[in-house]
Formats: sequence, structure tokens, C-alpha cells
Amino acid sequence: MRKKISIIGAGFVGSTTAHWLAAKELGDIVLLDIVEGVPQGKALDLYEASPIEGFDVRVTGTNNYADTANSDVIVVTSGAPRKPGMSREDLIKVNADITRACISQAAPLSPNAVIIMVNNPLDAMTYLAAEVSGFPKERVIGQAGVLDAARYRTFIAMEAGVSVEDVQAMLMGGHGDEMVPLPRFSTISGIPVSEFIAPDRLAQIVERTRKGGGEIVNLLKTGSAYYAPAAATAQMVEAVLKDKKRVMPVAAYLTGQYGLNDIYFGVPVILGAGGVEKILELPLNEEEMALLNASAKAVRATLDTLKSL
Ligand code: PYR
Repeated sequence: MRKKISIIGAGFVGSTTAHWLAAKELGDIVLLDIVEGVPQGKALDLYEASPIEGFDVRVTGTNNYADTANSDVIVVTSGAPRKPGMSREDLIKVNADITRACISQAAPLSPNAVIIMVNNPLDAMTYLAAEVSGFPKERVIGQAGVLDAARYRTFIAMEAGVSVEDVQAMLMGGHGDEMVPLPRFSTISGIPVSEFIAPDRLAQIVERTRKGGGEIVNLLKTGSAYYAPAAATAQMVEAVLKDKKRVMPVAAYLTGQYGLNDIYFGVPVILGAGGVEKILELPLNEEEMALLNASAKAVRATLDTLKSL
């Protein structure tokens, strides 16, 4: 039987995620939105591309949560995107209400699903989704590290003049401007990135990565990024549905790892059919730990705001 993936939110990120998932033939896709006609229209349009692209998956659009029942993966993209001048944290009130509504309706219908959160502020919305769904924490995760690491990898490849395929990079922390790209854990085909890029240029790349989401917002002016966020989400869905045991950074629930408790935070994990199957603890040095703690402090402040709403 085909796998079933429901995407809640048929905006740019949701519909582009559907596109990547369909192209990868990962399963039947249900695109849900509260706006009437939009998920139906986008789903039908994408389905009509299938004879040309040759993907045998069913794509349907709906306004009715009943159509998402028995999903293997639920992706939540619903929410307001940021505009120039806004931080991801500025979205908390409106997106918390939306997240509560989406999860309380979708989770009971798919009790065995893995939930992948994509809306912002990402780490706080993932925490909220875990709370509202009541799912085991390893089956509620947030997409951010794959996207942020992809930006970092792109900038490294541009600077070094090498294929993006050969750049592997780790990045940890919250999905905010305090995120922590880790040059010491970044290589070009196994060769330390420091062999290719001078320290001052690498520092600039780290800084550009941290502000990578904002760079796109400032260019688009009317919304935020969607191609790379959607591709990152699709890669996580694939890791779960194919039980690939991929090693990637995701927002995972911490119970003491890196000295942090009761927080969703970007860390490297093994991602498979069970969601987060293992959290990997890297031997960070003092400087890296200090940066990580600064990022955790920022996520904690957003969580405090969430809890006070
Ligand atoms: C980003 O592009 O980083 C978002 O959070 C949407």
C-alpha cells in the first residue's frame, strides 16, 4: 500500500513541498488549507503534471481534515510568513493559534504519524505541536537544520568553487539568527573546509548563513523562502518513509543532551521510520558550546512568550 503524506497549509511552502514529494514518488499526497479552492486547484494542477513527469502518486486537495486520516507523515506549513523587518519570533501569536487548530484536528486522525513542523518560530511551534498532539516526542520534529545547513553548504560551495554535492556541513541550534553553523564539523569530500576557505571568509559565510532566511525575505519583500524550505522538508519526509536512518540536524526534544532540558532545539539525529531514533552528541569545544547556549537562550525566551500567551 502507498504511504500517505498530508500537508497542512497550501501556501508556497506547502505546495512546493507537495511538488518535491510527488517528483520523488514518496506517497499519495493530501494538501489541506482553510481557503476553499486553493488546495483543490493546486493539487489538481500538480496531479495533472504526473503523466508528463511520470509519477504515480495521487495528489488531492481538501478543506476537510477527515481526508488526512491515517497519514504516515503530517507536514505543517500553515501560518503567516515574515515580512521585511520582522523576526521569526514576531509571528508567535498568530502562528501559535494556527498550530493549535491544525494539530488538534489532524493528530487524532493519524495517531501513528510522524509530525514535521515547518512554521515559525520553528522551535516553539514544534514544542507546541508536541504538547497539543500528545504524541511521543520522537514523532514530532521540526524542519530547520536541513534548510539552514543547505544554505551554509551552498555558500561554502560558492566560495570554494566546488560542487554542492561534495559539501557536507553540520549546523546546530534554534532556527533563528543565533543558529550555530559548525566549521569544525564541515567538510568538502571529507577534507576539512578550512583547507579550502580562509578563516575570515568562513566567518562571513557563517554570518550569512545565520541571516539566510532574512536575506530571502528582504529580496522577496512579500513573504519568505519556499524552494529550499520545501526541499529540506521533503528530504526529512523521505528519511522517515524509507526508514533511511539519515544523519541530519532537526529540531528534536532534548532531555539533558548538550545540558538542555524540555526544549525543542536543532541537533544532529538519526532520522528513520520512528522519527528521531537517536540524538547524536557531538564533542563541542568551549566556544561552540557558548554559541549553542546563546541560541538556546533565544529559543527559551520564545518558549516563555509562548507559555505566557
Ligand atoms: C527561512 O527561510 O529560514 C524560514 O524560516 C522561512
